[in-house]
Amino acid sequence: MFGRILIANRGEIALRIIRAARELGVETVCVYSLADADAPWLELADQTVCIGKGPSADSYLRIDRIISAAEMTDAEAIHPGYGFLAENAHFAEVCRDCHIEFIGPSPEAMSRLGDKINCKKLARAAGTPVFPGTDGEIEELEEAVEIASEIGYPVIVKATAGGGGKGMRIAHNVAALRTAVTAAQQEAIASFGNGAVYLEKFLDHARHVEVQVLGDKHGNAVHLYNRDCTSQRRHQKLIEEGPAPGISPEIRDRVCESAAELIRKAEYSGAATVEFLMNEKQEFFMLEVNTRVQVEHPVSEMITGVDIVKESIRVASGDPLSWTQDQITLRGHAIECRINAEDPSKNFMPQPGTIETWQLPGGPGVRLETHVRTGYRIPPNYDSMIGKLIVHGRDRNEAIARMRSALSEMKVAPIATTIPLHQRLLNHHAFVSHDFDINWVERLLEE
Ligand code: MV4
Repeated sequence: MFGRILIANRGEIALRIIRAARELGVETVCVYSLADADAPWLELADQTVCIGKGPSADSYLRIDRIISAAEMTDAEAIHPGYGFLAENAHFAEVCRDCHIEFIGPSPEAMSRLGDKINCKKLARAAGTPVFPGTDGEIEELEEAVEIASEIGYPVIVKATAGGGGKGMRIAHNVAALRTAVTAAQQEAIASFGNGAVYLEKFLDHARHVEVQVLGDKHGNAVHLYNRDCTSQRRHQKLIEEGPAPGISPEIRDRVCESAAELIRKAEYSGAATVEFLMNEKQEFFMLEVNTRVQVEHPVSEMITGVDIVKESIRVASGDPLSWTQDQITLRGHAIECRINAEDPSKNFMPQPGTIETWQLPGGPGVRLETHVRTGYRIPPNYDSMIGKLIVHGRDRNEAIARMRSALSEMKVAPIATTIPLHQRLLNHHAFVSHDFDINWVERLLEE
């Protein structure tokens, strides 16, 4: 095991990684920006190193400064958390060149799955269900037109380097498709420096279901079942829950095992998430693979008892996975609500400022992941998430009741948060009967 690791992140995930490291007897070094100089999580780190000014480009994205901080403090490994440099294969490569372990996949495995066309090819070979569409990049416009007429409209054109909805175009007919391909290619070059686009069948009214997986450096991979992350707004997830409701155990196990097989085929180590869309007939189609620990990982931890962050540090140090698939069993149901410092009544306007009231929920099955305390000043530079409220219950109904109760205990002032929106969603009949799709939150907000 490592003696000391560096955490190249901030906020609740930095705190989560500190806790995991401490349990493993591993010392931590936290890098921080001037905007986070008095941040609470830094008090729990064994060492801290300032790496620059508030803007991420001057601090949390500065590979040179992060590597220097690791070398200065003799950190043997770097945990990137999520966001920032977590899915930057160049960063993972620089770490390797500097003989620092990147706590995550090799740069090769990250690139293999990060490129969506390549990922889809690997998925097909692994038996992971994918959308029908072009086998690879669209080389000739006429080839896309031909495939579209075979699979039927609507179709979607996506950039291989894209993500989070960027560079996507939906086409309902051949004329729209011709425009969409050219536009998507140009947008892909401008945004990602890679103009490769591919085509697939467009699925409307879908649910977003993802599979949590873990791989090690010895060719092993396990899945931790799935999560439903359908409740989103503008590609920002609001509520995640697991296991995903409304899926038969047979289909669930088959899809989860195919996700683990994809990770094995990619020789991937660390935590990853294989994202799918699911239709009303419980048919699954892979979207992409996230090659990092995700915000919503606690949902999977609560329903399986696996500590994903500890496990990711263990496998990076070369240990084999400490769990076999048959030791991982489902227990109950978990729901996570992301608490953002945003005002839902003002178009989710970010709310920087000082938190004067911070009253927390508790009780059985209630977990709060947050770096915030009373008097904490939210800097304007970063993501607005100030905490994650996760509840666990013996079934979905108990988890919903616990979440409602926990949300009502929580008091945050004077800044506005997403708590009232969560209360509205958790009380909505569509949520209770899990009868909703990826557009339901935005539709509800328009009412
Ligand atoms: C799709 C799709 C429908 N059909 N692909 C959006 C982000 C990117 N990760 C993939 N996305 C989508 N891909 C096909 N073939 C619909 C979306 C999509 C979406 C997916 C998941 C969660 C929310 C979404 C919101 C709008 C569109």
